Amino acid sequence: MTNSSEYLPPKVWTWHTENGGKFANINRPIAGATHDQDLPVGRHPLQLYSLATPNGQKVTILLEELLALGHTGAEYDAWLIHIGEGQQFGSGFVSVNPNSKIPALMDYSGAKPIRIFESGAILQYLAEKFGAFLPTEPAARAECLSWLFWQMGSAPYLGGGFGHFYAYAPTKIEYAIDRFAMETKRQLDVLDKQLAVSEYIAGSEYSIADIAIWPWYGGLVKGRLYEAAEFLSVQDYPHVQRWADAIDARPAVQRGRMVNRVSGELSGQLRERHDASDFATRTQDKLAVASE
Ligand SMILES: N[C@@H](CCC(=O)N[C@@H](CS)C(=O)NCC(=O)O)C(=O)O
Repeated sequence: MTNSSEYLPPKVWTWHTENGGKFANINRPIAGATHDQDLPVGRHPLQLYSLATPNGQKVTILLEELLALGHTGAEYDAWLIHIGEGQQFGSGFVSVNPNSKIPALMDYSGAKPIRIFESGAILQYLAEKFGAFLPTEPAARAECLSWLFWQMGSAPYLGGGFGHFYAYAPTKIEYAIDRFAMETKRQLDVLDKQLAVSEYIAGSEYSIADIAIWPWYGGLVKGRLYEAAEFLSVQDYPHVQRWADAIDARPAVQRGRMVNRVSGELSGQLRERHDASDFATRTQDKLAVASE
């Protein structure tokens, strides 16, 4: 591997599988399935295939919020997709999401199964299906969807840009870290200015805009992403901090964060979720382990 300042791009890029970096083993320049693997299907109409990354958490948080509101039709099975092991390239997963990324959802409640991929599309689909967390009044709806799509366009600069070059790239490249740290801080300032005048992102009501933005930017200011809180001076965004804490305290958010989690404290991991009682079982496991 040469120093980035010495790299002279060749005339034609070619794929070096050993290019280093945290995700080098799963990154490929080609789409489609690498192997046959059916997806499991549980008993609920909604079948989620995911992992508790920020993009995955958005959907489990919304489902838990819908259930907390009494929408029993939002009961779901959440199956774990190990992206580090390449399960997103199994044929069953690719048929639900041709883009091979979690989260992906199947809805079997209607006459024909419906597949939904891209977390923003899933949030909008579920909010419309259950008539919750997305205002119907045109101006409020436009504001909510504007912030939802702001997240979809912005977070790749935070995750794929800043997070990748600050935490995962095999060499620290000042130019790349500088560029994406600047953009990430600009985005935090966008949110801080909005949250200075608005209780939630899109107004006075908690919505899918908050649910989309919180796992990324709330996680960042709470020091949960890339160990970058000090580097990015996250204390300089007090309104984002206030909002992040308020959402963090919601029981449905705490449950949603646990689903399909495979890292961190064991007590915070519910690898698969098939029933609301699974959370209680997890707590009992935790108590049993503690008393051993
Ligand atoms: N825009 C997509 C992004 C999804 C995404 O990037 N998922 C990552 C995990 S956070 C993934 O599945 N990566 C596996 C891969 O790239 O092979 C969404 O919001 O759903």
